[in-house]
This record gives sequence, structure tokens and C-alpha cells, in this order.
Amino acid sequence: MKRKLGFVLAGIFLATIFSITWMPASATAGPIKLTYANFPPAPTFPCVQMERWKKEVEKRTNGKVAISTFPGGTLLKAKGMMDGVIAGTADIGNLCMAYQPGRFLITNAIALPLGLPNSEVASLTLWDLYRKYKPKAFAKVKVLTMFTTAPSNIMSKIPIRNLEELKGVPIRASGGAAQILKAWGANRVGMPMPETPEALQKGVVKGLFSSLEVMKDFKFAELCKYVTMIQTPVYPFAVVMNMDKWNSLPKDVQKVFDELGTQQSVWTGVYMDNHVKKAMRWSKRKQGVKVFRLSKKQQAKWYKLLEPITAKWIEKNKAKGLPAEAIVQDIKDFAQMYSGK
Ligand code: 3IO
Repeated sequence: MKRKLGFVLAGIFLATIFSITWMPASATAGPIKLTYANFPPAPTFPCVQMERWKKEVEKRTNGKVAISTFPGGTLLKAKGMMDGVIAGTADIGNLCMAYQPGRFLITNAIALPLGLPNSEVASLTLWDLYRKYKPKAFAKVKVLTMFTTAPSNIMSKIPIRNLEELKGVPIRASGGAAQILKAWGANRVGMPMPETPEALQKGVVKGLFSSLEVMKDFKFAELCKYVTMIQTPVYPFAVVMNMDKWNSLPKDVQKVFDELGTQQSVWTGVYMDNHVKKAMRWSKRKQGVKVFRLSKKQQAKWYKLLEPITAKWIEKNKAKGLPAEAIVQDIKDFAQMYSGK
């Protein structure tokens, strides 16, 4: 009897060992784990779109992929995002291309003053621009999506109702937006968004030039009681992935990521456009923010000063060997198409 029990136990033991060793790798190894770094605080739009993407990926892969998100610059910071992803510090990272205008020449053309009407249209336009030109700046990464902010406006501690009141005033902006501020005679101060709250508090800058949802998401409405509406330009963003990590993904997972590219771009655009409206309602009602709309005559004056910017950009980048005229024309054409015109 004892011997028989011994055989049975040995059999169970061996069966267990075999079933463990023969289980498919994915079942024993658990989900594919990926890290996703972001530079601004969690409540801001780049992180909201990150959480939405994470949820969507985990759902569409049936839990085969698990994403750990790192908002607030906890894994990589604004200007180190691209190189950090190339080095593999994070598997995925979200970056604002305006912080390195010289590095992302083609995609930063979306920040020329071309009258892009909203984030939805601008985001889809940028994504098409990237896919058409496949800029060398992204050769070392897999680009998962791109999107833009809503058009920029001036948020300030002092009223700015005309160009005279803007002259020499230190205002924070980056990339294409900084060029535009310069053309209006402001004293542009360049820094990434996460450094702006402190600069405003300390008085290093008297305002900022960006999309208006930050009035609520960064609570800038508590300091900046004035908004001057001018509705140009947008800031471009990219979500990039480490190339080796991308290549290591199973084909079905790659397919899910690729399918999400355009969907994530338009989702973020629509979220941004709606969020700007909400933020401005809150700013006016709860924070007593005053909004200035320029007279037709003032507006024409402001826009006139921007006319040389695109012409100069074309000239400069043609000399560098880029199809600069075609890039600008494509932005205009794509935007018109997405605007339904
Ligand atoms: C931005 C960057 C981080 C979080 C929220 C934001 N809303 C608009 C921007 C654009 C931007 O990068 C900038 O520097 O104005």
C-alpha cells in the first residue's frame, strides 16, 4: 500500500513539473511590461492622453501588455525625453518638439503662423506631415502618434490690449511661439512648461503664450488674470518608442499600437479643444479672468507682423536642402481638408 501511494505522489510531482515547464512562455512570464515617461504633471493633457492610451492598449491586447506610466518628469524630463527613449531609460516617452526646434525642423513647421483652427485639425495635419516626410530626426525611434495643443493665446498678470502694452514684457514661450512673440516685440523667455509656474510666481515672466487649458490644469488663472486672444500658433508633440523594444513586440501587439496612431491623435485633439472651453469657463467664472478680443484693426496689425516668419522659414530651410515650400503647402492643404473645406 505504502509503495503504491509513493508512486502516485511521484506521478503527481512529475506531472506538476512537466506542466509548469511546458506552459507557453506568455502564461508563465506574465504580461509584456512597458514604461511610459511624461514630463508635465499628471492632470495636464499630455498625461491625460497617456492614461487613455495605456487603458486602450491594455484593453485591446487583452492584458497581454501592461504599461507603467511616469508623469511629472519622474522618469525623464522635458528636454531629455528623446535621448532617454533612444537610450532605453524609458520604453515610451512623450515630448514637446518646440523645446528642441533645431532638432525637429520639419514637424516644428506646424508651429508657423498658418492659421490652424483647432487642436483636432492641427493634430491630424501634424500626423499626416510626419507620415509623409518621415523626418530623419525620428530614425532611431518608433513614432506611435503625434498631436498638437490648441492654438496659443497670451495669459498675463498685466492687461495686454495692444502691441504697445506687449512691448518688452517678459513672456514665456518655446519654439515657433517664441519666434512669434519676438515679432510682436515682447521679451520672449524660453523654458519648458513645467518650469513656468515658478517663473510666474517669482516674477521672472509676466505671462505665458500657450494653449488656454493650462489656465485650469496648472492653475495659472490664479496668477494670470488677463487673456489676450490671438489664436496662433499650436505646439507640436510626439510619442516615441525605443526601437529595440518595438522590434521585440509580437506582431499582434505592434498592430494594436499602429492602429491607435491616428485614433490617439484625433482623440487628443478633441479632448484638448473641449478642455480649453471648460478651462476658460472656470477661469472667467471662478477666477474672474478678463478676456481681451482685439479689434479687427489691431488683429490685422498683429497678423501682418507675422507674415515674414513663414517666408523666412522657407528660405532658411530650402538652403538646408529641405522641400520647405512643399511642407508649408502640405500643412495648409491637410488642414483645409480636415476642416471640411
Ligand atoms: C503644454 C505642455 C505641458 C503640459 C500642458 C501643456 N499645454 C500646452 C503645452 C505646450 C507647451 O509645451 C508649452 O511649452 O507651452
